[in-house]
Amino acid sequence: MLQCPAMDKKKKIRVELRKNRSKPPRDKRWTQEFQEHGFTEDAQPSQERVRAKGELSRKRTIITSEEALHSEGDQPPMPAVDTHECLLGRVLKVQGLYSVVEGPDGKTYRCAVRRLLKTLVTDERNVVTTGDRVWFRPAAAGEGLIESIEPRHGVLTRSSRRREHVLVANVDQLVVVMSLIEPDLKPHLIDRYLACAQRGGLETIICLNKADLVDPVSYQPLIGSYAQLGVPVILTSARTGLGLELLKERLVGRATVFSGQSGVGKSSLLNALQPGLGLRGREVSEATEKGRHTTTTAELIPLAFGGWAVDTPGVRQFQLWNIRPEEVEGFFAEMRPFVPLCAFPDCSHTHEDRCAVKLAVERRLISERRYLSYLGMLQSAREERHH
Ligand SMILES: Nc1nc2c(ncn2[C@@H]2O[C@H](COP(=O)(O)OP(=O)(O)OP(=O)(O)O)[C@@H](O)[C@H]2O)c(=O)[nH]1
Ligand SMILES: [Mg+2]
Ligand SMILES: [Zn+2]
Repeated sequence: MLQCPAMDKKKKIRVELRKNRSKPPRDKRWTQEFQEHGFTEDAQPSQERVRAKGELSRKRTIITSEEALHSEGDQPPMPAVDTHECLLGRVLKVQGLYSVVEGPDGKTYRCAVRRLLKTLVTDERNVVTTGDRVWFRPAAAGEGLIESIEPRHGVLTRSSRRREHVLVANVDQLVVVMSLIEPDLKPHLIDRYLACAQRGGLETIICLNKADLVDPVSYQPLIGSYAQLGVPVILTSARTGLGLELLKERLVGRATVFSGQSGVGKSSLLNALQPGLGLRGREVSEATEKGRHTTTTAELIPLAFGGWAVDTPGVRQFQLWNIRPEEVEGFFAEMRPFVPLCAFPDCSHTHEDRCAVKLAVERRLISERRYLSYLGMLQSAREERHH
């Protein structure tokens, strides 16, 4: 039986091919695959010749499914897969050109990515990501070749050198880990995470760690402000165990990504939640941080009490990807009731007269801190646009 992510609704689309495919391998197996598995290759040699040498835009028509075309995260269409020969697995981590994939048999396979797949994905760095469900063709000695990626849901992305980087896919929720001190709490960073989670279809839990080092009472107003937004806040200490039971309750049976700045205690929390895990702590990350281009690896960890967690490397500045300025207010739920009351329908809530949002801030119906976060994100979105 042939199967691709929903093969029923087939559709022809045009895809850009990369330069490295200007001399396509035309061996028998390829041709056969195309005939068998619903591909048609129609890049005509005559068309090719008209174009300048080295041009990137030779096109190929691929039959794909509607579902794949409309999947989240601007995913490219996926090739059809022979489910007799391939296995459906989950990417535990990505290391350079290889991914460690857990197969349906519970074994792990070291997999490369099929070349065709790379040509379909525009950001080469991100062809496959941690948490992806992939079809792979097993080979000898625990190796394999990834042929197709299932549509993603629940993604955490950030922008890195102006490109979107999907840190992890197919997770249910995000635990934003912040330390109350060392490094200092950064509420604006929390707001960015909240927006990013909303965008990626993730629920958020805020975890304020290192509570053993401060008097938590002084943080009550901040905690209250997130509670008002319906976001759970948990005070924790990986050192004393404070709040770990509450955190654990939220993790059971779900796939959760932990993210936050470096040094806030993500690995320490996971180690405390699951004794024996032995995640590498600070010393190691300090060593790797010296090389700025060290590959960032996020790793899926099966939790003994049920569910998955993903420990991710600390982020320096967390940037939202490709947000349009008009989109920003949508990330501030508390602003929503006031927006329709602004005098100008396209009010940006910055300089305009008779702005209901600014009035609400003055009257303390909207927290000033959150409003400043809004202004900061709006500013970033506008700068992004002008680059
Ligand atoms: N006092 C105190 N120290 C903590 C706590 N949690 C973590 N630490 C310390 O903070 C430092 C950083 O902890 P990590 O768990 O490595 O931080 P991380 O968020 O995983 O950092 P990266 O891997 O660099 O992103 C270590 O020295 C920990 O011992 C805590 O709750 N209380
Ligand atoms: Mg860590
Ligand atoms: Zn306004």
